[in-house]
Amino acid sequence: MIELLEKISACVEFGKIDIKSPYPPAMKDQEGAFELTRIALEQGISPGEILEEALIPAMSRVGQKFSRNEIFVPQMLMAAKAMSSSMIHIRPYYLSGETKRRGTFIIGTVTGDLHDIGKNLVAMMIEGSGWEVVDLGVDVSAEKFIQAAEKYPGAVIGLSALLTTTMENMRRTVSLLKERNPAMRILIGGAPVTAEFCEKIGADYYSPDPQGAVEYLRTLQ
Ligand code: B1M
Repeated sequence: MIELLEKISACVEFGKIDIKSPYPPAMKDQEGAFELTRIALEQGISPGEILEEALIPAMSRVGQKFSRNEIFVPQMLMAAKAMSSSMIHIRPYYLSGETKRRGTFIIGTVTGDLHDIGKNLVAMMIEGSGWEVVDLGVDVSAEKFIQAAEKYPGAVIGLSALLTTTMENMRRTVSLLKERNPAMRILIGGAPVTAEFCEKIGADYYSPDPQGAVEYLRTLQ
């Protein structure tokens, strides 16, 4: 059992999606996260164990390596894709309520902004750390964030902005969300965003990368 979990973990860490995936070359023709997760479930390993013992540690190592500039966006994307292929088998157990998540995280790119590569990475890393992620997509209005926050009480909100021009929409969204519920936790990020801006607009936390976002959520549990 431990060996199988270690194999799934390695597939996620090094971005091996499934048997057909040629990446990484060193793992060519081997089963990937997709097949091994299915086998693990068939052998009676619980979805919670797969998440806690294989996926979360793998995504945590990936996040740390990315923060230390030891790997780059493409490697991180492959790891996130491998994690998602594993989640195809695991997600139904969470949806049925059989297995518990750590909390709900609502994420979106703010109004007027169509950039989603960084936002998707953050979403996948957070899902990989055991949270339910509600991804509202791009060009998300403050009103849509408010609706989602009402639908998922207690959820943490994540806003991404890649344009200096849309940082103003981020400010407006934070202000409207906090007006509704001052206790709501709001995390912000994106290339032009800074800790100083975060403080200025009254958001709770700024993270420059997905790992920082994961670590912030950990402090809230
Ligand atoms: Co646009 N773009 N773009 N673009 N684009 C930038 C951002 C830009 C810096 C390029 C440049 O001029 N050098 C510039 C912004 C300038 C500025 O405002 N200061 C720019 C511009 C001007 C534009 C247009 C206006 C161009 C035009 O049409 N004239 C237009 C705007 C469209 C719109 O949004 N309304 C536009 C369009 C596009 C494309 C659609 C072509 C495409 C987006 C495709 C997509 O996302 N699906 C695109 C791209 C790809 C880029 C660049 C090249 C790459 C962005 C990216 O994905 N980076 C970018 C230049 C660059 O960065 N070199 C550029 C990789 C990604 C992993 O990093 O998103 O920063 P990033 O995410 C990081 C962190 O920021 C953090 O984690 C991620 C991983 O570390 N993070 C968070 C992100 N969100 C977070 C949320 C968090 C926490 C951390 O918590 C919630």
